[in-house]
Amino acid sequence: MLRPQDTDTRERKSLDGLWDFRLDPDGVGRQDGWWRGPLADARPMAVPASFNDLVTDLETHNFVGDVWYQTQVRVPRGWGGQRIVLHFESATHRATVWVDDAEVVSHEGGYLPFEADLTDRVSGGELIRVTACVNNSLNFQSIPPGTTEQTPAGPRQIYWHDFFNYGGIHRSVWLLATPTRHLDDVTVVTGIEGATGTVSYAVRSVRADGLVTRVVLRDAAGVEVARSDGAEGVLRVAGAHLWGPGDGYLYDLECQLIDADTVVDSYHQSVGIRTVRIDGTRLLVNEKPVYLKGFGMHEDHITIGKAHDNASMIRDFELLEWVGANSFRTSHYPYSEQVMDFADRHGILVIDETPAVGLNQGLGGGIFGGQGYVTFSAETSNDETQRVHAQVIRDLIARDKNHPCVIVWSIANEPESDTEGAEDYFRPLFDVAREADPTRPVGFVNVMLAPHGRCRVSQFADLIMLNRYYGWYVQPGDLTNAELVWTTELNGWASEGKPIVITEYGADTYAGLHQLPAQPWSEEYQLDYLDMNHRVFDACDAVVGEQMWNFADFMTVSGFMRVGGNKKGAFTRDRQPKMAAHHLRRRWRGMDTR
Ligand code: GCB
Repeated sequence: MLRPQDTDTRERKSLDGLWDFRLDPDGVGRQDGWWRGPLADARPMAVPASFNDLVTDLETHNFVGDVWYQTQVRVPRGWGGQRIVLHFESATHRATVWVDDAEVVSHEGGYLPFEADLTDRVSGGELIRVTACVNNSLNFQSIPPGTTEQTPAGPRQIYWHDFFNYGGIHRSVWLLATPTRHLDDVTVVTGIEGATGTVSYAVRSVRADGLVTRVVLRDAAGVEVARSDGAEGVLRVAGAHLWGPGDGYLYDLECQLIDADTVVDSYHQSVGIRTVRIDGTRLLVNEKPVYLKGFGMHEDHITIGKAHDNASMIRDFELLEWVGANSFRTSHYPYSEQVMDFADRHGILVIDETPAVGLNQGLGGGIFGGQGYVTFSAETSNDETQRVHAQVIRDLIARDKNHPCVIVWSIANEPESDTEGAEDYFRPLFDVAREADPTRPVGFVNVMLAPHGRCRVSQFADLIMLNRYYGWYVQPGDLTNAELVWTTELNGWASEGKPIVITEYGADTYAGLHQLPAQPWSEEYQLDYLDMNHRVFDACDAVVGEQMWNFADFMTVSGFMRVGGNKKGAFTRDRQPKMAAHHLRRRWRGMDTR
């Protein structure tokens, strides 16, 4: 699937704006055919946005189930004879879409794109009705998992991840026209041979018999540096300007389908020439060791929830730059493609994560309720869950494979990993990731409950990624003991001979709460906690990165564990610095990346 683009041969029209919207608490919309006409009793809803925080009533805020969106759009008059596609960048967690009376697509998974080919259903100039039934419920076969428990007041959704289960159409919706003979996919893999950059490419097309595939590579100034005919090949760029941390230099690869002298289809793929590789305990980008400084983040903003918004994105990247970060993890799901583009353009290194979070009853059961389940069993996360998980790994890699910013795939966050069931579940998933992308390291994020010596899944990973909360969830307020046990555990991991990234370490901190001596929840404690962790990391050569949890405070389910959400941010939810952000800035900006 290629992204909607305006090119010489392609045109797109945004469907973002106000749509009609309605909850379906009784789940009758599908039976009653709500797509067959104008949505009755609808209220306006912004697209893109999570629906949950735009309203004032608890029912809508907490709603789990089917919600209906509807809009009308006129297919541009000039699009007759073209291939016409309806493209959703995401709908959380699943959606079925109708155009007028016909169902056109169903998609499972809340953070990746899907589309429907409307060519045979619509024509240029026609006004069409688009209806989407979006469902945000979670079950043991969804990624992420959840379940519904019966309570005296009715069914209640529980899930085992620590961020609010926002729902809705979270990213842009497009109508797109392409030629019927069209480009369908492009894959680039880059390499370095001395001062020469190599760009291996493979282009897939549809109805392209007799057509020539041509690729033209241009530098950032638009000057052509290489070209080739054929659906696959290798381009060579003498004196290539490499993509690297802090230097988001991008080439443009124009892919064309040519009929005699006519360009039938054209699509632009940005290309950053770089390599990524693990060598012993080092993580190498362009054969140079890198040290990751940054955060686990969230797509989470006041009012719009998990929606993508360019203004918020720019603020977040400005803060990353200000604080001296060079990396982040897309905890705990694939982020918007605009975010990935921005990271490309700014030379930010990204650990790209699937939505597989909460596959851990030992951890989640205790914190989030829903006790007494077994993580991997025929009744809970099972073969079907594994199939869905494998598919989301493939889909994520298909979407993000060409982003130079992506240096590591994370196939899960904090799953159970100390049991035979976990080992059996995960072994094939690493193969799935490596088959889909043999070029990047693959890992998963290990949880404290499976410390060194007990984890049975890290053997499959190329690098070790650890979330650790010594001094917070264990030894709270006792940083002296925390430092000792943390050092001991980390030394254990270092003996594995793989690079280690600390993907989470953090302490909830209520902005403005000051205490001397420092106590948990105060800004002072967050600083002491960071200092303790940094001493532990600095003493361990195998540590190649620190990503503090979290970039900013974020929304979670309500409960006694959380005060208006998770408060481990270096920045507040409205993106202002806590003392910790200034502290990290001093460390990171002063750091010679080892
Ligand atoms: C974790 C999770 C993250 C939570 C964090 C916390 O280990 O990976 O999603 O938000 O801990 O603050 O408890």
